[in-house]
Amino acid sequence: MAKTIITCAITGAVHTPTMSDHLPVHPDTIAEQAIAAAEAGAAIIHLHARNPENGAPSVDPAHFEPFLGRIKQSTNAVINISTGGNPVMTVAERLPPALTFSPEMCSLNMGSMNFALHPLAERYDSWKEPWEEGYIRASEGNIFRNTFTDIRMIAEQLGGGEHRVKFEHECYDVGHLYNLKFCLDRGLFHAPIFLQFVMGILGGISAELDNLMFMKQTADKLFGDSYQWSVIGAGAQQMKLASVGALMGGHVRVGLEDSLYIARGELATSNAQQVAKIRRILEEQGNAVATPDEARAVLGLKGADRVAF
Ligand code: KMH
Ligand code: ZN
Repeated sequence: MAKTIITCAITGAVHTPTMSDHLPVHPDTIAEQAIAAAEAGAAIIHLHARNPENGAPSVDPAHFEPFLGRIKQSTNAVINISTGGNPVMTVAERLPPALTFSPEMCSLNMGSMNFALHPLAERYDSWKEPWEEGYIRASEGNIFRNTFTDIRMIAEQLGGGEHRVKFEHECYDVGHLYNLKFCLDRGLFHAPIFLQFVMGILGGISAELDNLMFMKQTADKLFGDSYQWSVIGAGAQQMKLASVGALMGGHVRVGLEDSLYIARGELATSNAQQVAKIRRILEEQGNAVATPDEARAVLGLKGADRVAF
């Protein structure tokens, strides 16, 4: 069986400092947790940045620079920079980190959608930082905008030419697979494409096994055997969807961006703890874990010597 690539998403833009003391929001802790996650078995590290003053999601390249260099020096992991920013930013606002640092991989969100976090606000009586409660509650009205124009712009600016970034195509629902097929047929992307089934976000498809089967069947119908895929079970279904996805031939993504927990009601103490857990599960069930260079070969990446950091 082909080896399983573990991606670890270190901090994201969904969770806030109140929700877990273990969520890294400072460049030093982002670097330390990313390095530990790579040592635990993650071949790909998916990164957002935070404003170190208050932990708010940031797309300022200056907030990425300190941890990108440290992670590259200390690991061989593939660096994947988000173009998702946070769900209220425009695409033009979200692109500077990827354009500045030209990583081997970037996320690319494959459709516009509701992206709602507001039910999380009910769990907290007080907040560490003044921005957090408004950010979470206002998401009831969010539209995470990723139109065909936006997708084309990202493909044109980052996919070819000097950058040659490989995309992690974030597909939050079945329709997003059709959006990707449309773009692929117009030559915006090159095989092998890498799909990330994002399941469990309020606004997208729920994290249930029959939905995973349907996403996979639809991707098979649309892309034949010329694609690689991975799955995120956002929230409580993280480990279950990852283990089943790997049995179905997929790759997996874990990390505190997607779930703050290591078991029911128990916060994860680090990203590496989640990577170690999924690695144990994968190896017990017969899935060998891919190294970063094996991931580079499978995904057709340009190589760590072609990045700008
Ligand atoms: N936060 C995840 C649900 C991105 O960075 O472009 C999806 C994500 C989006 O990782
Ligand atoms: Zn992300």
